[in-house]
Amino acid sequence: MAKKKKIRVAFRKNRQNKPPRKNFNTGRQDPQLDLADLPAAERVSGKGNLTRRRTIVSREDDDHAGSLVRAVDEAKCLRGRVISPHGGECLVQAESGARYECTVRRVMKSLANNERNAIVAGDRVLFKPVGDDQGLIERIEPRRQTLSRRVRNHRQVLVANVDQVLIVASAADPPLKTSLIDRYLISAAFGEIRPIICINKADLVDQVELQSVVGLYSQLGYQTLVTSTHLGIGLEDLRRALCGCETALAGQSGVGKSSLINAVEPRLNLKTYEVSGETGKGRHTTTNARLLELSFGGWVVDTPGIRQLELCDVVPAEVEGFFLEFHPFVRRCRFPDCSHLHESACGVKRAVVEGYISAIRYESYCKIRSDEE
Ligand SMILES: Nc1nc2c(ncn2[C@@H]2O[C@H](COP(=O)(O)OP(=O)(O)OP(=O)(O)O)[C@@H](O)[C@H]2O)c(=O)[nH]1
Ligand SMILES: [Mg+2]
Ligand SMILES: [Zn+2]
Repeated sequence: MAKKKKIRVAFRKNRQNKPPRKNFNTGRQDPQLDLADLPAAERVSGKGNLTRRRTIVSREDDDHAGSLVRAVDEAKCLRGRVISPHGGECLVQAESGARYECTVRRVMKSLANNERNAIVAGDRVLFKPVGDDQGLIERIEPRRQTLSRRVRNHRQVLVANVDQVLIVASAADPPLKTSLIDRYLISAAFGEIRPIICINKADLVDQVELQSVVGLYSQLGYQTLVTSTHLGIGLEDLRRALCGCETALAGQSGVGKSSLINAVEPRLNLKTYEVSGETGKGRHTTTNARLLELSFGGWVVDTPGIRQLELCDVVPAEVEGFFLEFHPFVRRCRFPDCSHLHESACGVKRAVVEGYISAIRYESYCKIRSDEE
């Protein structure tokens, strides 16, 4: 039985700024409207923005230690899935399949204090319908799997409750960055999502060149696909990997995430970056994470590309735990708390020299470990 618990949350004042006036007839303003606005906008108060607190009742779910779930009148609510959040609003699909444009209660934002977004694509929510196609989100269910990153000391959840993440990299343009793949692998393991690696734009390089990378990750036990949306390579394998699952596509901007979705499901016709003479890496064509249904079964989430993935909640000493191939060699280190960076008599470093551990992965480990220090 879940325990009830009262918690105090800080919440921002509701009407701090004047609401944007919907009356665009600027020439002659309604004098009554001005008067009605005044008291709210100019209320005198010595308290700061976050000094007001409010007590809300929540239920502490035993399955999700530490997570807080608002107690709400479930009979008046519908269950749904967040398809795409945008600003303070989001599109929610109810279990019936009907879609609602929902706003998020301010208190939900306060509960998500330490996170960058209160609501993310894939969230399961309870919402109160308002009219036929609008609603008010009352509760976000605890997230099971999440893919997150750190942005200025805040956790940004990129997507929630998906089965797997397709880590997309490109063989060239932008160049293949295995350290970014390794970061995503850590983030996926941390968020309990199964990773699949996909190296796209295979048409731009000699296939033989890719074999070392594909071999490396396959040997480590990760499913690794090679694709080209231009030549139609690997698309049947990709379809098979996506079929019946909920998959988030993640990776740098311009690697071809939206193009891959279009290739397996042309009717979606997602916007992709048009090739032009201009060069540059941060084009960021997709700007919002969005859930899309696949006609052959399953869902995909197209996420905006990111330049860097700063890990969230992973402490430096734990980084080695995500490099599975290091495990047998850690026993050979002289110091029990060996960081495998500068120590002498390090079993991991010796395994790199002896060829048991790939130098690429070791470099990546050093980079991630020192970045997280
Ligand atoms: N040569 C080659 N180019 C490709 C391939 N797949 C996609 N592209 C091109 O790569 C560019 C970027 O593709 P997008 O699908 O927009 O990339 P994205 O990963 O969705 O990028 P963001 O939305 O910015 O994160 C486009 O010009 C595509 O035509 C491929 O297999 N081979
Ligand atoms: Mg895109
Ligand atoms: Zn060591």
